[in-house]
Amino acid sequence: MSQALFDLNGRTALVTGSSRGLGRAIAEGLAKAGARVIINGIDPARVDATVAGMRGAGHAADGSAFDVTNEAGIVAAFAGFDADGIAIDILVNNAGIQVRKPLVEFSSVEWRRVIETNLTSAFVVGREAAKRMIARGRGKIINIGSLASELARPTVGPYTTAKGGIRNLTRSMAVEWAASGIQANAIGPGYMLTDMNEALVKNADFNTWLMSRIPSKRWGRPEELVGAAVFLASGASDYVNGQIIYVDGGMSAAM
Ligand code: GCO
Repeated sequence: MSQALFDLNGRTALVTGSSRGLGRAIAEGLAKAGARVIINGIDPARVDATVAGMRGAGHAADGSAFDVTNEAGIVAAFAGFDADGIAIDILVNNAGIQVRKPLVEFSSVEWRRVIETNLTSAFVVGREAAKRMIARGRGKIINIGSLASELARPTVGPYTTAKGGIRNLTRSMAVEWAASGIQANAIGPGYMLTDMNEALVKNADFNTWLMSRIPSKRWGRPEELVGAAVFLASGASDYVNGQIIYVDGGMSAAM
């Protein structure tokens, strides 16, 4: 098969929340496929350190530190891209947080913080990117959902709600922007070895339950999302729209 199908040379990708975790793994994978990547995070120092690491590995990388829950900051960041002649060809809406507690114990403030960070951010950043992609007649939007886009478990209600919203935001983006040459899709990671899940990885009882639920009988590694990300970022997916690809070891397929 022609590798050109998955070639990202000449493309610029913005990955939100990419100074660490899944976002960083995806950014590195897109860079290895040829993309110039823009690293985003809320902490400028951490963004700069990640950019330096990417450049040290020979990748084309720049940074843009902004808070994905701050609409004015997002609008300003895209105005900056415009001023610098940077066209965002690929947007990966990855930024997200997790808060675990019984649903009855969540305050509306805590609820809104998760929804704003994990869902509303994808809308606002996606809207700003899409305005420019529509004008150019092409673009790739990849929203990072979750196994929780499909299934729930106790103590992660706001996260699950937000990730379910990501699945239908993706469909809404797809049906509104496909005619403008934009493909909007999502990736649904399963249980991945990330800082966000450290407490779960260390919990023996949770691991016993989890391994009974995952057909692959192991945690996923962040770099195992790269294949789906490169596929959805490349010409190989030009007729794919509104889909979510679960990278979860088979967990969403199992009773
Ligand atoms: C949890 C985890 C999950 C994973 C992943 C599952 O507490 O259950 O944080 O939400 O992060 O999103 O697919």
